[in-house]
Amino acid sequence: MPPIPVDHQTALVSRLMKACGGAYSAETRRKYFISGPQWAAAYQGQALFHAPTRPPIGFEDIIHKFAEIGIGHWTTHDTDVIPTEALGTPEQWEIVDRIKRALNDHGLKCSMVTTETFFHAVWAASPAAEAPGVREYAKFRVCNTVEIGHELGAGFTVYWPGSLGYYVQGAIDETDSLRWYADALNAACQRDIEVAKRKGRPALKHCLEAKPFEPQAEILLPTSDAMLAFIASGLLTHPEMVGLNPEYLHELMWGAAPRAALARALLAKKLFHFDINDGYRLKHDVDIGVGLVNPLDWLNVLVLLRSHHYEGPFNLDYKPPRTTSHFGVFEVSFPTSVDRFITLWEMAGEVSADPIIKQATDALRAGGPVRSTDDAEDLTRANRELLTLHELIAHRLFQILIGQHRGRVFFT
Ligand code: XLS
Ligand code: MG
Ligand code: MG
Repeated sequence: MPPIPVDHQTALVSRLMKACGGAYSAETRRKYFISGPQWAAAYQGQALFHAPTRPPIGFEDIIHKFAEIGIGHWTTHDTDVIPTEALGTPEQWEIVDRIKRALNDHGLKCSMVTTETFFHAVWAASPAAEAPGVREYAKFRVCNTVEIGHELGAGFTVYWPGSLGYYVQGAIDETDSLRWYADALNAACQRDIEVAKRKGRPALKHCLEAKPFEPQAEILLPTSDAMLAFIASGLLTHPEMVGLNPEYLHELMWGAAPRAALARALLAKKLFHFDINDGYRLKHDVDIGVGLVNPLDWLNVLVLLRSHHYEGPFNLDYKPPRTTSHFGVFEVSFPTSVDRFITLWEMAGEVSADPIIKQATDALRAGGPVRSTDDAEDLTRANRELLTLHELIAHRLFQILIGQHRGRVFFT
């Protein structure tokens, strides 16, 4: 193939996107509680060893593009849209008004707002720093986010503590830091109760998000399970208002089975919100689009969530790769992420309705005839052949994933 002229390249991308087929309409996409983060769309490709590869883009354009794609909800950090120095000032409320207008004009809703407690130098010693002034500032920031959330009509607020941890050992007392961090959450819940009452709105759902590594060397609340323990620790004045926003990759990063982590959150009735993406075990936070690395695991995650009637949002917290252009972010990256999610969600429905999986599961639950439950040998013999069904179910899930259950065949 000869070199492709630069001014022909976007047309080529669009033609191949069409040729891929399998795209859902914007109307279908809007039926799902899928949210698009401001920061994901605005991510310019920068990192410690990476210069940006894309130009900046503001919320007006992003909201417009999300509307075209059919992403019905928008989420943001406070400082994604409001400069740090304008937080809490009249300028903040002017920006919030502009956001409201953009959302209204394009028929989107703001579902979640979150506080940035990791980027600015003020958080160098974490939002629960020793210096009382920094901790007061952290309270101001989370309370201010609660106010913005109510103003934008959000139902959720998320806390990824970010820099709650340390680089060097022994300089902080972890129990003090956790108490101080709880103080900020307590202030946010208290403010929420007041604002909700004043505005006649339901209170927000406050969701903690764990990440095992980054941006500190050691993290005080590294996993969703650690956060469940923190919620139940007695430090929170309103534990009933606080739940989890697990992120798929953050659980995978520490080596967990994300589906098991989600199951534990479901059992605790704390699965409020879910950040969806993909990546690799024991690596950094690569935030790849949902289903591109672990589609089989993703299918199984969605089977669990469908069968337990999870109704919260699916927040597309991924990062369009640096190789994807500014044009590609909205032509390829966002629509394909949404579509892979919907396809996997539909497949999860097929798994739940599949007669083979159903019969195999029923048979496993019935077990074999047992003479005595005290007799290990007898119990083993009674179930020996049935247990082969575990692998048969796994094979069937693979068939569903690649469409063989619908007659897709491969010829040699
Ligand atoms: C970072 C987190 C972040 C949160 C919101 O790793 O995923 O994007 O979701 O602060
Ligand atoms: Mg996240
Ligand atoms: Mg991540």
